Amino acid sequence: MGAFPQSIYFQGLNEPVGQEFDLRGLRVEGDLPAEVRGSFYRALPDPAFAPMFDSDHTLSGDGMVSRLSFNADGTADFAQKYVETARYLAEKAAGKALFGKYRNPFTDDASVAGVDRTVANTTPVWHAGRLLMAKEDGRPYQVDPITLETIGSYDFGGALKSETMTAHVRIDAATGELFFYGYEADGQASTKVAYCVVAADGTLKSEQWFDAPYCAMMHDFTISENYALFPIYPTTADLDRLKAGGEHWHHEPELDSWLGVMPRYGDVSEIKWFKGPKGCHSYHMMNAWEDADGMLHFDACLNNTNAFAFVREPSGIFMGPQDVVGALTRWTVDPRSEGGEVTETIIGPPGDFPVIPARFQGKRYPFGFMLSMNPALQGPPLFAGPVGVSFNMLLRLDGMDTPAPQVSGALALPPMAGYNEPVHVPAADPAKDGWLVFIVDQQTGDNQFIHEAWVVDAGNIGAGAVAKVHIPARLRPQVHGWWVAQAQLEAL
Ligand code: V55
Ligand code: FE
Repeated sequence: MGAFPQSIYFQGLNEPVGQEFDLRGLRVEGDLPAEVRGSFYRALPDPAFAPMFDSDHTLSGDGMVSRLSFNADGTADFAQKYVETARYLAEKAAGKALFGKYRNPFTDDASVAGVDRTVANTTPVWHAGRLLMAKEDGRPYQVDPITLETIGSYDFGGALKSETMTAHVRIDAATGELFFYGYEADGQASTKVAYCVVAADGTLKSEQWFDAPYCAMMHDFTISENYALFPIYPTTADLDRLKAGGEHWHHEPELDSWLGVMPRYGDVSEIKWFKGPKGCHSYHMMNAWEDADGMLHFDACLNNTNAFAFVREPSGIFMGPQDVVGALTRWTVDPRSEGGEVTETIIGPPGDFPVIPARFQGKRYPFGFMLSMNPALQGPPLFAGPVGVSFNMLLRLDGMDTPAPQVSGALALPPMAGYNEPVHVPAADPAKDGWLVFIVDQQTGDNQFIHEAWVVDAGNIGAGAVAKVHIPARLRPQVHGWWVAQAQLEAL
């Protein structure tokens, strides 16, 4: 087996681990709230074999699914397993990498032509009693939520026509419906987007296709009570570039961004396009919501460029980390108008990984959380993840349903420590704010790390962890997570 590339994507905390775990009866320190009983699922990329190309990066890593369970007796279990995708199994059988560059099948070994090359590494999505490991370049893989065994590629019982399903879905907590889309729905660099609605029982109720203004990295989207909102930012794909062995994505600073808005149960022919600024990019949206006047607000962690150097640099964009700037940004549109331009308002700090309680999805929402960098950090941050530096401050924002939200709480980590994205755990009393659960990584020496799960009061994040679990294993940085309450697992 070859060596992993000597790049930041494979060193330090980003060094591949490649181990499956099944650790039982871990001690929970502190006061674990009675409401925090269930499983915290996480998706993480961890390449089993050294890549074929040294330019490879985080996003190609084989998906692993991880489960931290808080048990009835107050202990915790931690398990982690590879998602046994067709790609993982083919490479395992060969004992080496056979799939080439990120999302470029033209760079694959001829022996795997036509084999599903998705890596199921981005989000564990829980809906209708199923756990799906999703990645935006393909269909998800269904895994057993208890054993983490892979069941197989999932196509909604044969109903899904799109070849892809996004890793960022939205669930309306009131109706239980799952809203998702797939882009490049019929092949590499295609403009076709499939917009899908799934009933609470898991039945695919509708799948409609439309054309995006250009083929863009559509990583996330939002719903509101009446609309579906599709943002298009100018990180673009090109079939000729792929055929020539190039990168899937280039960022194009001179191209306009767009927000497509349609009635969420409507026909895709009703989409109206609103123009946004040139060159901007967002990976994640906090929420979308309609105010009393019927105006539609779309709240995203927006940057002036693509946050990933491995996207910028092949595009010819060379900038230092200090020049990548952003803010929690609101785009407001009138969905009853015929289109036009978005009205942009800065409503919060720079950062990413926005989190809201599930019950606020698509609704007017009072508060949310996000990760950011502590400007007063006294020492080095933790170098890890696809950007190269981990977020080290958790923020709470209140007044999200007003024109001027405010940062109302913060929890900063010490130097050389970083956050993975939290999940929100609801309180039994819906008037209470619930809890945040997340993994903190800390570097304690040369290539030495500790990993802890923290439980924080969502109403008082500044107080720090009320409970912690030390995870006695080496963990790789997570992408996204999902919380599934014990009652839901017991109902299986
Ligand atoms: C992202 C992550 C992906 C991907 C595209 O975080 C974008 C953003 C882990 O995979 O394929
Ligand atoms: Fe994401």
